[in-house]
Amino acid sequence: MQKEIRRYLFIGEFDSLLLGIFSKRGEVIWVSSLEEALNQTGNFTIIMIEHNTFSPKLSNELGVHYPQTPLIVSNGSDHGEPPASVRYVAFDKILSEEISREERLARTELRVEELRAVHANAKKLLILLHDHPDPDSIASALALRTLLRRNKQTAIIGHLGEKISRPENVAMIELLDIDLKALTYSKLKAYDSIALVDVQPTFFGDKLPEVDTVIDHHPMVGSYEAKFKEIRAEEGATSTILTKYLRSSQMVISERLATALLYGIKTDTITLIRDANPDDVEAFTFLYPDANLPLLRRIERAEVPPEEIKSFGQALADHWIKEGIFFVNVGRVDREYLIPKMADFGIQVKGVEWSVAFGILSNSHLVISVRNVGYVKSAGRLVRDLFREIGSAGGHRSAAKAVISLGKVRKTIGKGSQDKIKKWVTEAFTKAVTEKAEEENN
Ligand SMILES: [Mn+2]
Repeated sequence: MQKEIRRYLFIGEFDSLLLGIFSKRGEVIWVSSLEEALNQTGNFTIIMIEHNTFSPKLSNELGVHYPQTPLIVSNGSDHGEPPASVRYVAFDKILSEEISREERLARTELRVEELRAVHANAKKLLILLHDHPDPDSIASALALRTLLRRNKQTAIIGHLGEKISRPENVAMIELLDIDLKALTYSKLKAYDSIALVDVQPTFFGDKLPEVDTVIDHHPMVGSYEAKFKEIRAEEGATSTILTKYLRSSQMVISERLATALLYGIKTDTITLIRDANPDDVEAFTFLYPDANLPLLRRIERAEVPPEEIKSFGQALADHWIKEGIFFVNVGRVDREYLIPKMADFGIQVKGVEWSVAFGILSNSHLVISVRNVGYVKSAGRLVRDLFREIGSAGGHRSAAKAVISLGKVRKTIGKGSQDKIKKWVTEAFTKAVTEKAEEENN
């Protein structure tokens, strides 16, 4: 990728030392008046305005002339609330790291302005999640609603999946009082604008109407059109992207929202140890003081309903360990979360490096949930290699999932008795996991 040339516009009286330092970073143009500033050609990385030269008129005209450029006013705090995309930075900090952070925040704020413009005229906005709403997606939806200054009447949060069953997610929704609408495809017509968070249109096949916004941290999947796209595969959670948005536009983050976002980052990155980057850590640190930690603990230790204990016992009864892989056949279930729960349990067994739990959901699909210890082959890649031809399969480095219709299972292994499925799954994973071990030894 070609490195962008940095150009700085300085307006007003500045110390020549400061200009000298910036000229080492890029091209510096130094002018003394607004007229001269407006006569420049090309774009600037940032525009630096000396505090005595600054006025709201100046910032307005610069904003029109250089719409994509952050404006930074040295020592500008006595000018009151800064207009959008203008930041006040103390003079001594202009030379420090802080200036690049302020520049990033100002850039993000410009993105937020674009995002707001996309939905400005929507009477009924739908913020749509994937079919298995998890804390990251729910928190991101709440954050987007806040960012767009909407409420639960003017921005509906919805999903097209089954009823939510994972106890932690149910607890999050109840304790944080989140209204989440279960929708069907035919209901989507009622909305005049749709924003997707933590998911992309291709996930839904071609069944979605046009969407205006897509904000996600999964890698870009397929091609699609949207007025506003923010795909940041380097971030550990969509909540991190939305936290940056809220922070850059200096919105007040309520305790409820901070708790939701913190939980979103926490679950998607397993408390910053899975696929987390410095942005996730920064967002986590930023939210932490405002989150309600006792409430978060209540969400996290959401109790298992007593009537499910029996299913847990039955599920665990049928388990075996082969080549360091813990297998458990959960059998037939109506609530999907039992399967990942069992996979989570399996990875805690001593000596185990992989855990594979599977079961038949609602008599229609085989669901396979996979965990590993994190320093072996990527679980996401492994299930994709094994099952992408016959079902949907994917996930992260240490947690992944595959869903295969029973029809496809029958096509692959013949009329499926439980024993046949067990044998098939055991052999597939044993082979895939040990193959990798051989590769690594070479
Ligand atoms: Mn996520």
